[in-house]
Amino acid sequence: MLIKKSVSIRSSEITPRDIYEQRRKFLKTSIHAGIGLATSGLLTTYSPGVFAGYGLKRLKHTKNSRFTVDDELTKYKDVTTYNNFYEFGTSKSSPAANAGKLTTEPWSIRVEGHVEKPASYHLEDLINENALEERIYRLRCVERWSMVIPWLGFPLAELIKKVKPTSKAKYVEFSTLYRPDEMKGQRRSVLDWPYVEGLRIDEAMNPLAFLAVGLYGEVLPNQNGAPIRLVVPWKYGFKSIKSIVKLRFTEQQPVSSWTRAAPNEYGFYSNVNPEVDHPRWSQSRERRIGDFFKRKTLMFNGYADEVAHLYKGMDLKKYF
Ligand SMILES: Nc1nc2c(c(=O)[nH]1)N[C@H]1C(S)=C(S)[C@@H](COP(=O)(O)O)O[C@H]1N2
Ligand SMILES: [Mo]
Repeated sequence: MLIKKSVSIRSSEITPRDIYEQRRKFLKTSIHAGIGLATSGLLTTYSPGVFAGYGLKRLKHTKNSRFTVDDELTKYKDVTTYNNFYEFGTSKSSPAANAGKLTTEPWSIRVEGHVEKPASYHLEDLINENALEERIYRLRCVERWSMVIPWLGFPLAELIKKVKPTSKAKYVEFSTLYRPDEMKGQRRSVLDWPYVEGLRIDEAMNPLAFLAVGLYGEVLPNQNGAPIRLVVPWKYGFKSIKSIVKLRFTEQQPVSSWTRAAPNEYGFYSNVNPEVDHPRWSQSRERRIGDFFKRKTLMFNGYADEVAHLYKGMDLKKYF
């Protein structure tokens, strides 16, 4: 019961800092000594300093090197304190300050629309805790900052196969929880709540599309979208919807919250594309959090080999 344990953590159960410091030193030493523990599949090494703030439940996982970029990781502290999660406020520090209020257990996901197995599923029944993998993906916000995050989770395609969409399902629409008493940002109509996102079904089935339940080896902090969020590494960050409670399989293209709010600025596809400017700013460069200098933004955020075929023949200026 991944989620049960993750939310019932009390401070007394938190791994003391000195223990994880020691564990990390041990890992580092063994790697330098060439013992090669990191290849066992269950151990992961991170560079020093990244665990400041560590304290949630550790999750067993294997590394998926096929879906791992070798860019330097963004510090845990930045990953968990510099966030966008408007349900908890619009500033980057609001989610870390306010998301602790969110109850993430029990959690269920309603699956509806053109699907053979519509139901409300307990989260535990959708997750195989023994098959979690770590993938290191870049996440790039439309605001021109980016991060490199070691996510834990499983392919979105696995969940989709389980619920068996029918041939009418051309898209999948995702919704976040609506609970204004715990999500104080929802008391203001900044966006049309609940937060909604969508993918074309072939995008959703692409092996890169990932459902994350953790990061840096631990369960997801609430501010990062606990207990389960999408990670679509070739699209702008807002497509990676957090704290998902519903999947609806549709024939029509869903209207996402950001498209509804500003259709000329945020299209359905929102693929990272240095050649297509946002109406108010260029998208050709980005600042990696932790870096001083900007760097060039890569087509599809660097994932062109895996996803360019999905958009063959499409005018990406029109379908932005
Ligand atoms: N429900 C919901 N999901 C969301 C958002 C949001 O405001 N609400 N913000 C999006 C945006 S704009 C970005 S950049 C990413 C940020 O993810 P992170 O805070 O884990 O880095 O989450 C996305 N998912
Ligand atoms: Mo974003």
